Amino acid sequence: MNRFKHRIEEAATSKGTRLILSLDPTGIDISKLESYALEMLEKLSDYICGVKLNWHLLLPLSLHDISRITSRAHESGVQCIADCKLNDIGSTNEVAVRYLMDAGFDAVTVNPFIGWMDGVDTIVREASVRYGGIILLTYMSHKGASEGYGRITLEDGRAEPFYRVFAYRALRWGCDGVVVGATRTDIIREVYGILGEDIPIYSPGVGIQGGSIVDALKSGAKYVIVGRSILYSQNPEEEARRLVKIIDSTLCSP
Ligand code: BMP
Repeated sequence: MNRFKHRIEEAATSKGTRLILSLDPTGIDISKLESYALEMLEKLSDYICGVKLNWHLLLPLSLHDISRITSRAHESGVQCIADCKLNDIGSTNEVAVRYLMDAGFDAVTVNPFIGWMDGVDTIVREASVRYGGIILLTYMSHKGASEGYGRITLEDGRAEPFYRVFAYRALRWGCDGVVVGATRTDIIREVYGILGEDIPIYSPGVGIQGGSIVDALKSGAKYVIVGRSILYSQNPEEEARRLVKIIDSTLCSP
């Protein structure tokens, strides 16, 4: 089996879309969540190369229910990302990765602040035996991100912001992707300058959070993650189609 970064690239190329759906419903009765998720995948899978599940589904649903959702996504050639932002000691990370990947996830998001030894190392080890991908948070889209990812730290005697340190770590740790919020295109540009085409940038934070798909892509993002703008629209299919067109015309324009 190919690595996750190649699998999602193949999905994006063959389906002609770099849109990832953040399937994060709110305000839906727990008993209807699974059918809602399956229905959304039914409607939207032609427009997406990946689907990202967060606590909105992971907490209320069992991993059995989640497996049906990941299987449905795979039937349509959609890669599945567990957005748990793993953030614990090795033994706990190990269990979490095993459960998530056994439930059909292709990749997990990881918080780099836990560091390598007995932190990210266990996630990389556990995921790689299952051909799972690691997507490293590098700069988040919310305002408070500046208090962590934007802080200046000393790295090898040099003053560097954490996000720059994390971008270099993503290279060293062999990650499959990094997250940089679409709300900070200057940082997307800088991180792209470090990672180039080796490690793709995943960019959430467009629409409701204020970021722009066009600016994020032009700054170097490879995949755009969108949730509420699609899920809350009157016509999710039409909205997803509209976003794919924006992505296409941005990538085709010089
Ligand atoms: P929305 O398009 O509705 O704003 O959703 C964005 C999704 O991406 C949410 O699931 C959120 O948890 C996630 N996300 C984010 O918004 N910013 C980040 O920096 C990292 C994320 O995972």
